[in-house]
Amino acid sequence: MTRRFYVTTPIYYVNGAPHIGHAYTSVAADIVARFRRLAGDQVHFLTGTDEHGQKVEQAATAAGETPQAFTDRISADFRAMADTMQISYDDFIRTTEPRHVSGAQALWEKVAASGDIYLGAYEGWYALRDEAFYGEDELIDGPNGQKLAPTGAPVEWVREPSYFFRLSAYQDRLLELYEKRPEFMGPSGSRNEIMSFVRQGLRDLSISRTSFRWGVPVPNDPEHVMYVWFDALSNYLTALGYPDTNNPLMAFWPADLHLVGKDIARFHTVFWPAFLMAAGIELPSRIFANGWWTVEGEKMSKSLGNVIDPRDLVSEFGVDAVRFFLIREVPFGGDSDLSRRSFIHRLNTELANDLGNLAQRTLSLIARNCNGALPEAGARTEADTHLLAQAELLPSLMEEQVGRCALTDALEETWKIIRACNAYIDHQAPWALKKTDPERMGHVLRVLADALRIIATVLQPWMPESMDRMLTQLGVSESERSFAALGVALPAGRELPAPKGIFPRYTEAEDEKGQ
Ligand code: ME8
Repeated sequence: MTRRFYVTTPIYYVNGAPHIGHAYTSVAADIVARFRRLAGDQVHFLTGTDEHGQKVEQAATAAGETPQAFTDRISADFRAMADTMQISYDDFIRTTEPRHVSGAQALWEKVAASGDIYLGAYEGWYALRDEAFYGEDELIDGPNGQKLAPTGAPVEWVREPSYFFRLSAYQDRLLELYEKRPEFMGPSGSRNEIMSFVRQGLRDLSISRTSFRWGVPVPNDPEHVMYVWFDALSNYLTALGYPDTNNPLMAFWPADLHLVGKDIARFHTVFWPAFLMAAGIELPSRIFANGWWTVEGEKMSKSLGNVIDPRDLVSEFGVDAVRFFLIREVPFGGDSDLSRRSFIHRLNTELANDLGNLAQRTLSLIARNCNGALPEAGARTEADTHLLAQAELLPSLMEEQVGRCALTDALEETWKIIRACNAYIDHQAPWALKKTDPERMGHVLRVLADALRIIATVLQPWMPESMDRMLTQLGVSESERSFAALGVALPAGRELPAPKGIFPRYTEAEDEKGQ
C-alpha cells in the first residue's frame, strides 16, 4: 500500500522580505518531500505565509499600504522565492484565505468546547518581534537597565481583556508525550531544552488580543482577534480542509513532519500538541528544529545590511549549488555560517572535483571509446562487485538517515561512494585499458555508469536540476529515476547524449586563499 507522507515548513511572516534562513527550512523540507516521493510515497508538502498579527499590521502601516495589499505583495515574493529554490510544494497556504480563517475558527470552537478556553485579562510582558508573551522571571537585562525578552527582543507591558488557554493543565500530558514518544521532537538538544521548560511549570496562555484588528476574529466575540500563534499553527490542519472530514486531504493528518527553526520549536512542541489534545485531534508524528544561520560570522540584520536574499546567490551560482551548500555545510540541526569563501571552496572540491569530474571522465570516455552508447556489463571482478554492492545500499541507508532528518549524513554517505568511484577509476585506469583490453575498458565504464546512476538518483532531492541533467547524460529516462526503478538495469547499447560538464569551478575563493 502506498504510504502517505505529510511534511510542512513554517509559514513565514510577511513583515519582511524572504532571506536565506527562510530558504533553508524550505529546502530541507523539500529534500524530505522529494526523497519520500522517490521512495514511492504519496506526499503532501505544505508551505505558506503567516499574514496576521500586530507585527505585520505595523509593517504595512510603515510601508504606507493596507495590510491586505501589503501581505498580497510580500506573500507573492515568498512564493517566488520558493519557486526559485525549486521547492516542490503541493500547497501554499496564506492565513488571510477564507479556507484558513474558517478552519482556524472551527479549531478554536473545538478547543473551547473542551472547557479549556476562558475569558480573563492579560497583564504582562509582550515582545512584538517574537509575537510572544514572557514571564517576569524570563526577562534579561538589556543596556540602560531596559528589560528584554530572552531572545533579546524589546518587551512592552500589555494590559487588555483576553481569552486564555488552560495550558497549565497540560504539563503532565506533555511530559508524558515527550517521554513516551522520544521521536516526537528533535534534535536532542532542542528536546532537552523544551522538556526542562515544561518541567518548570506552564502558565495559561493568552490567546486573543483586543488592541489591534488584523487577525482572525474570535468566534462569537468579534472584539477579539486570535493570538497570531493560535491562528498560525492551525494552518497545518486548515490546509487539509479542516474541519471538513470529507476532504480527501484530511487523510494526510496526522502530519509526519513539521520542520521548523529552533526559534519556534517551543510553539510547535508545547502549544501545538496542547491545542490538539484539547481538541481531541491526533498529534503530529515529529517536529524537528533546524539551527540558525549567520553570515560571515554575524547575525543577519537589516541594520547590519547583511541580509542575504537566496536569489542573489542562485543567480550567481545556480540553485543546486545553494541547496547543496545549505545542507552540506553543517550537520542538519546545528548552527551554520554562510561565508563566501567556504561556499566556493565546497563547490569546487565536492561538486566540481569529486562528483563533476567523475561524471565527466566516465561519460567522455564512453563518448570517445564506446561509440557514445552504454557499454555492456561484463563478468564482475571483486573490485566491481565491491563498489556496486556499496552503491546499491545507498537508498536504504539514506532512507533511514532522512527519516531521522540527518540530511547532512545522508549526503556524506553518498560522498563516500563518490570517493570510492574516484579511487576505482584511478585504479582501473580505463584510458589505459583502451589499448590493452578494450573489452574490460567497456566493463569498467559500465560499472561506473551504473554507480553514477545510483548516485544521481539518490541526490535528486538535494540537487534536482543538475541531477536531472546528469541522469539524462547517463541515458536514464524520466520513468527510470525512482528507487524502485534502480532494480532494473539499463539496456546495453542505449545511446547517450554528448556529455557536458555539470558543475563549474569558481576561482575567487582559491585566489583569496593564495594571498
Ligand atoms: O516564526 N537561520 O515566521 P518567520 C535559520 N510565522 N533559519 C531561519 C533563520 C536563520 N537565520 N531565519 C529564519 C515565524 N529562519 C512564524 C512561524 S509556523 C506555524 C509560524 C527560518 O518568518 C526558521 O525556520 O519568523 C524559522 O523558524 C522561520 O524561518 C521563522 O520564520
